[in-house]
Amino acid sequence: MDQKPIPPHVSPDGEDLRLPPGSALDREATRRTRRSFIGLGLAGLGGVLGWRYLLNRPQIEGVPAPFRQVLNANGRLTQAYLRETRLAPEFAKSQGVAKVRTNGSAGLTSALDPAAWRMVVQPYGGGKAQEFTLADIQALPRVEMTTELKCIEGWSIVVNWAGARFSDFLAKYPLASRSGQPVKDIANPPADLAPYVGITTPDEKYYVGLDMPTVLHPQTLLCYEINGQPLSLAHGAPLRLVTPLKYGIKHLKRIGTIAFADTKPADYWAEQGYDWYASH
Ligand SMILES: Nc1nc2c(c(=O)[nH]1)N[C@H]1C(S)=C(S)[C@@H](COP(=O)(O)O)O[C@H]1N2
Ligand SMILES: [Mo]
Repeated sequence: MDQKPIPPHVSPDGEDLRLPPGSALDREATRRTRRSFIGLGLAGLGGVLGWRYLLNRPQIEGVPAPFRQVLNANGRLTQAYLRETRLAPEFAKSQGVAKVRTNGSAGLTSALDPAAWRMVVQPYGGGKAQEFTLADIQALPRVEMTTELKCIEGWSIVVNWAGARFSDFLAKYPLASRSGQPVKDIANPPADLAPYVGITTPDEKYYVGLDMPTVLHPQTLLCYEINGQPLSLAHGAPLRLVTPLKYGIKHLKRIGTIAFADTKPADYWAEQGYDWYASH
């Protein structure tokens, strides 16, 4: 494979997708951060009584309502950033760790026959499910990037990944819009594009939900290599998701099925109370 890798901040037409610093959203974020510090100070005044009050509030999606509201506000803010195509920092390939730590094996315990494996995609708005082989994904432009994998448990590592952009997959296969339009230009997607994508392992024991801006983000890869080698089973062979603006929990290993949705799809860790967006 001597195809030259395209850096993820460059679009397929060679356009540099990075944003100039100091945008309106940067300013909004700073203002909000200042406001949340004031909010935290007031919360401190409330002390233990306030804490008891908080924990006794009605729960929304398994989290006391006031916490859930903060999580949702953070989710909205990070969504706003994504619309401005913020990019995760990239590193030199040599800065990647030689031995990549593994974490999480939900959905990986059933037997896998790599030759029989297919990625099964249910088109948005109905129709027959379509199957893709690893060769189909490898036929898309190969993109290589060295980015940080941040686990929500508090550790992070720099990893070299290679795969196909999810957006290139949706540009070639018109499965994400009701009218069957492909995504030709990330900035001007079809009007009837699905707002959400749900991905599960073949046994459906691990599953994540993603919003469409994340799916179309230039650093969101259908990934088949780590450090220049095919993925091992523990890292999600034959194909996994990598999306470095999100915590590791969203980087589903061993993709089985993909489906488009009008509402937020089920998400393994969101069901345990983590922020559904899981941006950082
Ligand atoms: N199928 C599946 N994918 C998963 C998980 C899992 O339990 N099952 N854990 C996630 C978590 S919490 C992290 S941090 C990353 C770790 O990826 P790695 O094992 O390749 O380092 O995988 C993610 N993808
Ligand atoms: Mo994680």
